[in-house]
Amino acid sequence: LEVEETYIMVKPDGVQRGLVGEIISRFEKKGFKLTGLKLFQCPKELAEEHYKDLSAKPFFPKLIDYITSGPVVCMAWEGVGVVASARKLIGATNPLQAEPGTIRGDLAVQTGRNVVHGSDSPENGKRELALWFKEGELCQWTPAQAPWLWE
Ligand code: DAT
Ligand code: MG
Repeated sequence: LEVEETYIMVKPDGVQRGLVGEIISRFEKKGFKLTGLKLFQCPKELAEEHYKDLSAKPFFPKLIDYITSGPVVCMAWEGVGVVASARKLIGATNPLQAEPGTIRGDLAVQTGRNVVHGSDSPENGKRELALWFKEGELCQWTPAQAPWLWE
């Protein structure tokens, strides 16, 4: 397994419901490294580019309205195997099918209000981070807990 980067985003419902701290905490406690963080009002064009693979789906217009309906919290997380691990922490797309213990399994009930996004591959992690963050917005640093996470 290699060091990867993933784009994680608290969607507008997560911000409105006061779940930002809870969601950040899940990744923080797991032991991944936060390398970028901002509250951001997403323009329509960016939402459409982010979800371009879904542009033919019937739910696409509603998805874009939802993602642009209020601020989101954009995050970059780094770690060995972080892409797949973050998807596990997030849980299934439909929160009713997401396992208890996952973010969606614990905190959401509907696909159209599933509180959080996570990149589905290392390639998409890179693609999405380049879309949502500007040069200079990501930080490289060494957590003090590094020797307690990795032997
Ligand atoms: P995920 O967010 O788990 O990666 P996805 O990439 O397939 O899921 O879809 C992106 C988002 O689009 C998803 O979080 C919620 C919405 N969505 C997906 N399938 C949907 C459906 N059948 N009806 C309504 N919204 C849907
Ligand atoms: Mg996806």
